[in-house]
Amino acid sequence: MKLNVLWMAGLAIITTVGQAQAGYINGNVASGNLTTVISGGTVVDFESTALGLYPGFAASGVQFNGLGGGLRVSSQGTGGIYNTRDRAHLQNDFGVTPSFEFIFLGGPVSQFAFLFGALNVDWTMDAFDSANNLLESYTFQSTPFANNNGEYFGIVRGTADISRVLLSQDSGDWVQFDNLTYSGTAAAVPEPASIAMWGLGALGLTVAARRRRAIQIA
Ligand SMILES: [Ca+2]
Ligand SMILES: [Ca+2]
Repeated sequence: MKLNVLWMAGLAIITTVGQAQAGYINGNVASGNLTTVISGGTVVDFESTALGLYPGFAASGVQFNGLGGGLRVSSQGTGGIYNTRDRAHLQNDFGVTPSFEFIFLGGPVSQFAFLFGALNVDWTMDAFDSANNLLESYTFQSTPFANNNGEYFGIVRGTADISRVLLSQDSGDWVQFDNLTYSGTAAAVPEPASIAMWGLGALGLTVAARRRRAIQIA
């Protein structure tokens, strides 16, 4: 009986850890510095990628693929409007390409965010795990015309299980994307308090089992 109660306590703690909070990032970073949001993050800023139209390409540990068209690394309109930063940004071939994806080549991450501008319509962001299960889905509202206020969007999860992210719409909207920032470490581990509680639960199990054995031997 005592053993069962301890097991239940242990299972309850595991469930809590497994359901650690996921959240959507939707805000403004006027400085364009997403590393202050995604702690210790890697930034994909397209500054070292040659300008041009690609079916897909890799940059800073991330594979970008156009779906239904290509992706442009562009300097057009950069550095002043639509949340682009510095020399180059990514765009969906002037709206010809209805959706695009990015895949984390170094393994799943727990969080990411990116600057996104020139949204005239709502865009949907879907995040998938390595088995292509849908983890999260979120719809962005359009951003004000020609602004450069640092609108950024992303997802934070309690476990590092995001392998691929799909951005899509179906109205020919031209959007601009820059400074994708990702991290696999923050918020990925159970809180120390939970580990301590689980440790106590396991210790209790061992003690209870020993007691049971002792009673049986006696
Ligand atoms: Ca850039
Ligand atoms: Ca647009």
